Amino acid sequence: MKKTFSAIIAAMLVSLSSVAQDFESTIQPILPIPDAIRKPAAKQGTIEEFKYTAHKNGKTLQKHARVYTPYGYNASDKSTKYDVLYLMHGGGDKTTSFLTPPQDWLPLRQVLDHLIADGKMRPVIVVTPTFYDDDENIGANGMNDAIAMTRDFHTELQNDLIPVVENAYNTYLEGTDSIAVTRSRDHRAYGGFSMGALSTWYQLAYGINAVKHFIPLSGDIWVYNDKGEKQDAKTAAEWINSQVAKTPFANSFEVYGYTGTKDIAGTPQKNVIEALDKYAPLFRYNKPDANLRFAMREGGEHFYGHINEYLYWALPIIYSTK
Ligand code: FER
Repeated sequence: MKKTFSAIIAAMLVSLSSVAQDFESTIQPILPIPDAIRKPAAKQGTIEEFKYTAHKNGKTLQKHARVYTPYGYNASDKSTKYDVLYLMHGGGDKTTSFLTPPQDWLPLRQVLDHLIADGKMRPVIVVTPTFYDDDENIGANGMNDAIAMTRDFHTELQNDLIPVVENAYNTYLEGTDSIAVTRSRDHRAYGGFSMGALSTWYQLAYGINAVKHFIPLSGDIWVYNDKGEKQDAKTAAEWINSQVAKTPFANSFEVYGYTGTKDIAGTPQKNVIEALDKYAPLFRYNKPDANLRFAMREGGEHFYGHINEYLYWALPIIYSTK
């Protein structure tokens, strides 16, 4: 996370963080992960670089994503199909932020390798793209660009990335058009960290037809009025509820939200979840038939090392082996 991004965001959030909420009692804590996860697994998946062509604002771009295939993945075994999880990086970061071993923090690949080897989650394919034009030109983009890019990424996901990457690997996608993408949406998850969490909320608002499972990690929903002023959590919740309500998928989506108590996004995301709790029946938090889950790690910071811990708890729920 670039310092400049954090400073701008901190200033934007100060005015909103004073909204006190009596919500602690309903929030699930995130437990510490087992120590074994902090060491490489014996059976490891493979991380590859994947090239594709994207169309953005009238431009044609050559872009890269990273793809994790689980241990035992066999490209020629077309009958074994895999769900696909897309994970988007934060502001100032890149395609390698989630998927580059070894790292200074708990590597996501290690979390995936262990969960799969231990039978705690089904093997899945993980794709880490970028909302920027590509990894090289991040510095050229300011905060407003990043907001627009996270908002618009759902178009590139549906038209350019899913059809190419999911036909290159053994997935449930059959075809290349938007109808095929929608038919296979149950087998697709999209999540992200920070500005990637923002892109996750925008994916829910604009691209629910392509994705069923949403994993916003340390990020709230940014909605603006006509003057360009960021609106409060209640307005943001009302907006996303109305976006979802007008689609045929309003009763078919799941949200898995996670953050930390020391995270810059902690209070903003908590406020959004509480506000969404008022929008039953579409958003059902902490109810027997919940489709909205939220947990906070005590002391959790705005940091991939903690974010990857949250995925240790989230992924076995989505990709249950029971
Ligand atoms: C948030 C807090 C911080 C959030 C994003 C950020 C989308 C981004 C910070 C950065 O890029 O430095 O609630 O929600």
